[in-house]
Amino acid sequence: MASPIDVPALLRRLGIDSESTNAGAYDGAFTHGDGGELVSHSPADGARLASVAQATRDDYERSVRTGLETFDRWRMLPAPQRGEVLRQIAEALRASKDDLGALVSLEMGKVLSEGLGEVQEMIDIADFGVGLSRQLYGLTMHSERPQHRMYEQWHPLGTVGVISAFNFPVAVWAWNAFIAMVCGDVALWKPSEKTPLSALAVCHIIDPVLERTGWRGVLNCVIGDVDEVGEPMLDDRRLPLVSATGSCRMGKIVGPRVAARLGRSLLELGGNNAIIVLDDANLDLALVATAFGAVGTAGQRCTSTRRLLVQKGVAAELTERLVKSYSSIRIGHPLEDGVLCGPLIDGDAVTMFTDAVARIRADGGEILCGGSAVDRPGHYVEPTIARVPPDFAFAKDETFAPILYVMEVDDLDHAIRVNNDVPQGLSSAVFTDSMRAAERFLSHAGSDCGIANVNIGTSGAEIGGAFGGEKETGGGREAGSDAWKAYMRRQTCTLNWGDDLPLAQGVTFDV
Ligand code: UN1
Repeated sequence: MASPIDVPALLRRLGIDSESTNAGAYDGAFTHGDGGELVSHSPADGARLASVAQATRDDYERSVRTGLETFDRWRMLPAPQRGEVLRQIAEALRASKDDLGALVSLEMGKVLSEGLGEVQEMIDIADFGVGLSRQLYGLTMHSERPQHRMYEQWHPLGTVGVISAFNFPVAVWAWNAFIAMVCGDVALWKPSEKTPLSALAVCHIIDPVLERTGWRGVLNCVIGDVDEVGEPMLDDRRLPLVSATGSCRMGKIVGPRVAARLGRSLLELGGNNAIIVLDDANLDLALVATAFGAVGTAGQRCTSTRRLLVQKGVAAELTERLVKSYSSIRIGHPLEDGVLCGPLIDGDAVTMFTDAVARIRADGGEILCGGSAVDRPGHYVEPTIARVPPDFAFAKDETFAPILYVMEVDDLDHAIRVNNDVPQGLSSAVFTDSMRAAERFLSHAGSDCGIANVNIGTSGAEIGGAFGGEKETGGGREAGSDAWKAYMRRQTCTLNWGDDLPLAQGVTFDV
């Protein structure tokens, strides 16, 4: 099927030429790397979109140097003035929202409303960062010594490496890069090789702003493979912080490698998110939240709902209504009106899905609907519901696809135990009208996840909160709240304005 829009024209408006190879590195100038041609195909129909000349280690090296030189000046610019540059970037994103949203849909496969939502998430975090640029507060303490003042202040770190995943090809970079730049850092982005054009389009959107404000070199991007770009980032002492989004498997490589040089990493990895539905829940709400959480982005969010833990009294009714609602979900081209489920990212993802379904069947799970790949160009699969017992071992693995496990639970305590009995700890939710049940779910004895919601699903978090999770999700926090502190170094300062030198803890040292 032909794409519903004029793709070459869309790409052209975003600075990308569909006929020739595009630059794969941006560090204030767009550079063609020697790392070979990387062709981007749309998962929606397999059509070739455009290609980039991949960056090499040399391009990486040049970008790091550009960043370091720029950092020396950027860190001395007052934070509110850094916020002003970000404000202008937010304006540029607003102007390009429709085009960038469409490209994200086309290249990643999420439906248009989610593609636009992703760009909105960039705008939101930019606006948040503008406000933050007048905050970045440090505490003042009371010194135990007379005529002393003690306080803490926050300094920028330097160059922050940002490794982003295909599923949020632009927004998660923005969470990191925009907060980092307001903090006085510069950022070096390694986008997913599966979504290079979305990243390149972002560079074309921000470049005029960086040019006219004189701040090219603050936000840099190298599109290259793991050997040429990813690996060097991990071992590079000039990158005090590496923020990485992706699978738990990837995080288990990144974390120890960065730690080996005592660098910092900020990891946002896999989830295995559950919605608990209690007998007293509003099932209309639970139904929509579960369907959006499990089928939205074709199950390729780290916050996607993977498990539905439903109490006995409503299990049959909710499962039946859910299966029925799945039958009305339109699968198709992500830019087509009315489509709710687009394709998976590539053929490997489809194989992962079909392997997972086979495994569920082999282990005794019951497929209630879906279960097959869809026979059409592109990488489509059917949203799938599998009924399994609460201790189903395979459900502890994250399959990045629209597979929802329905598990029947006895009561809230049982549900909380099952919720927590997985290696990952990103997002969780309970649906209940009982204040006591909600509070118990949110208590120290409740959900062990970084995100815990009541009468709201597991996905679709706002940027104002800190985003991330525990256990194998990696422990990092990005986006709002005080997540900015991860991008700065804390300095404790004690200042003596008296004539004596009293020592702390009453120690004397008379010379
Ligand atoms: C991700 O899948 O890596 O909460 C990020 C959400 C989105 C972000 C997801 N705001 O679903």
